[in-house]
Amino acid sequence: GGNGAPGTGVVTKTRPKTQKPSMYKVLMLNDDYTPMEFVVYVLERFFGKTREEATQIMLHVHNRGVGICGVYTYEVAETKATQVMDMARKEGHPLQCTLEKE
Ligand code: TYC
Repeated sequence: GGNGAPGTGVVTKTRPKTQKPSMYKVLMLNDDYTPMEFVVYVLERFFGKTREEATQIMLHVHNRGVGICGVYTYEVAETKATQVMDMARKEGHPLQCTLEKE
């Protein structure tokens, strides 16, 4: 019946029991001081981008002021944003990330 095995005469209705988690964009903000090469490295290391993808995203942020590093569940997004800013700060760069709910 329902969406399952045909021919049993059992009427069922399929209904999701769980909700999809909210997804969050990790945004990267431009600044005048963080080296381009550092931003590319961060995008490769923390967001799994290829060098080519990372370079495109970095240039987009540089030219437009903000760009999307990736989209994740809240905990993952928050962790990545924090890790990036911690590492940038240790290296003396002001690089900032923020989250935006999709
Ligand atoms: N604007 C920086 C520079 O000219 C490069 C940069 C790109 C910094 C992206 C931050 O999120 C950023 N060195």
